[in-house]
Amino acid sequence: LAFNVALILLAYLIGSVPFAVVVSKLMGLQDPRSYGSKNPGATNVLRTGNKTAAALTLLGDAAKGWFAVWLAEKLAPGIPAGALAAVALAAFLGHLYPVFLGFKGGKGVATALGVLVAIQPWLAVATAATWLIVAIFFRYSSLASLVAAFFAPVYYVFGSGLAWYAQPAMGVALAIIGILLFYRHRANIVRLLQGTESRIGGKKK
Ligand code: NKO
Repeated sequence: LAFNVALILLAYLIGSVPFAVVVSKLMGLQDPRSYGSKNPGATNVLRTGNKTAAALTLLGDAAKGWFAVWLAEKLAPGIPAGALAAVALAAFLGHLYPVFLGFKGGKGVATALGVLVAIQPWLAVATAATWLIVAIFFRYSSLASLVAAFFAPVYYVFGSGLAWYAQPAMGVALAIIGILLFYRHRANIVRLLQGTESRIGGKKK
């Protein structure tokens, strides 16, 4: 049990690494918490116009979600489903409430994607495809994230009947992640309803 608690804490610490801030600093860009949506995430970094920085942010924030879950499975083979679900949730919460940024983190979209890659790659593919389709049609990153956040737990449950076996604990963790994604996008939801949300590719202010 103590070992599983340590893995959960480790996942939280891994999830806490804020790639938007780290990449921006390394590339000499402004801190993403100072412009646009003020969110330390790939979408906001893209508002600088630097696509490489945005891509690296997306890659880093997703990789840490994947890595936290992968590491737990590696260090504790046969880890109980409930503990692994807690690890997944902890990595996500690390991104939202990072100890390294005074607990003011991002929205968790990329990190949730990384977690999905570790849980079931096809689930991640289906969810990312959902994000992409909405993003291409509507050009709103936030709307794409909200639709993907709704469908990911649905895909998990339905996919289990088709191809893989869903763990109830992991299903609950994904539902919580989906709800927290909506909560973290509440300002975006208001802007979407008011018609003032900025579109993908829009520049920072
Ligand atoms: O600055 O408030 P903003 O406009 O930046 O940003 C809103 C945006 C914040 O998220 C990001 C990360 C962008 C990642 C894009 C690719 C993600 C594709 C997969 C979605 C996975 C959803 C997982 C749900 C799990 C339950 O939203």
